[in-house]
Formats: sequence, C-alpha cells, structure tokens
Amino acid sequence: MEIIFATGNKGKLKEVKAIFQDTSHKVISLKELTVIPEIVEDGLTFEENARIKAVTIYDLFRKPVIADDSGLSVDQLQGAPGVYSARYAGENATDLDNNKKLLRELQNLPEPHPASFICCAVFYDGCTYLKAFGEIPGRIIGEPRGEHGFGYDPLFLPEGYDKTMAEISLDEKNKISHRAKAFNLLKDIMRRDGKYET
Ligand code: ITT
Repeated sequence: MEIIFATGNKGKLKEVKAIFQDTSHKVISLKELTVIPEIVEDGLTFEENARIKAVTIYDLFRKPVIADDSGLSVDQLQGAPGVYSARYAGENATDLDNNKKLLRELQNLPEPHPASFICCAVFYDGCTYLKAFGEIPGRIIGEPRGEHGFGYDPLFLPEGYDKTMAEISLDEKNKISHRAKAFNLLKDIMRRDGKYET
C-alpha cells in the first residue's frame, strides 16, 4: 500500500521512511506529489494538528495518509515552544532562529533545563483514524553540538546520553526518539487493526 506522509519537513521524512522500511507500505512525501498544498495548523494540541494535516491531505488525494505533529516542551518555559516549535522565532523562522531564541529565553534561568520532545503520529484513510504518542525526556544545553538531525536536535541532550540528538546517527535517533516511539506504536496499532499489513 502507498501511504502519503503529510510533511514538508525533510528531516522527519528521512526518519519516518526508515521506520516504515520493514513494512510493505511505500511512504511517499508531499514533495513527490504534483501539488504541494498549504496546511493551516491552527490546532491547540499536537494531536489536533496531526489530525488536521492527515485529513487535509486525505481530502485532496483520497489515499491513506500518515502525519505527525511534534515539538519541544521545556519545563522552565511552561511547556513552550510546544505546538509552536516550528515557528517559535516567527512565521518563517529557520531552525537556527528558533535555537537562538530558545537559548535567549533560557539564559537567565538556572541549569539544568529539563525538556522533552513529544510526537503525535496519526493514520487516516477516510474511514479509519488511528493515533499514537511518543516522548523522550532530556535537557537543553548552553550551545549547539552536532550536525545531524534537524530543529532543536543540536541543543537537546537525551536523558542518559552524553551526545546531543544531532551528534548521534539517524539510526541511533530512530531507536530512541519521540517520533520513532510514536510511529513504531502506530505501526503496531495499524497491524492490530487488521486492515493494514505491516
Ligand atoms: P510538517 O508540519 O510539514 O510536518 P514542521 O517542521 O512544521 O513540518 P511540526 O509542525 O510538527 O513540523 O513542528 C515540529 C517542530 O518541532 C520542528 O520544526 C522542530 O523545530 C521541532 N521538532 C520536532 N521534532 C523534532 C526532532 O526530532 N528534532 C528536533 N526538533 C524537532
């Protein structure tokens, strides 16, 4: 079965393609489709936004869709940037802009800066809606380290690790990350649901 992954984020796409590699599903991205639609992510929770992405893309292409909404939740910032993680430093913010803003917000607060990455992954095919969550605890460090991954990875030290999420390989990230947990669980739920061979 071909499944559209409703994302414009190249980093997510690499991770999720690898997670679905051991299934009979072929994950295709929005970029491989002819039209790249604008999706208005105006939900207040990760699940609402993931569902908006999946339903919008299903309505356009009428093919099974997976989507995720994810972000960083920092304890000392009362859960921010949260669902606004992608646009923390403004509407067209780059990863670098967002990372700089995060460091500015934390600079006068005492260390450590506990935080978690959170992901809600969903599947929708016009009749069945399935969802799964994943989370990874860690902390934010004072300066970026590493070249892999995307987003806040260079600033995030997973609990029990001495390397940031940007210093580990994609394979290693896919063993521990919020997204890997959510999509592996989603795969299990899809299998249990019976309709979808994984
Ligand atoms: P799509 O909506 O097109 O999937 P997006 O980047 O806008 O792409 P989100 O709305 O889910 O995705 O926002 C997630 C943001 O949270 C992302 O841009 C990063 O800033 C941050 N984030 C989420 N998962 C991350 C990860 O694994 N590593 C680093 N940062 C992450």
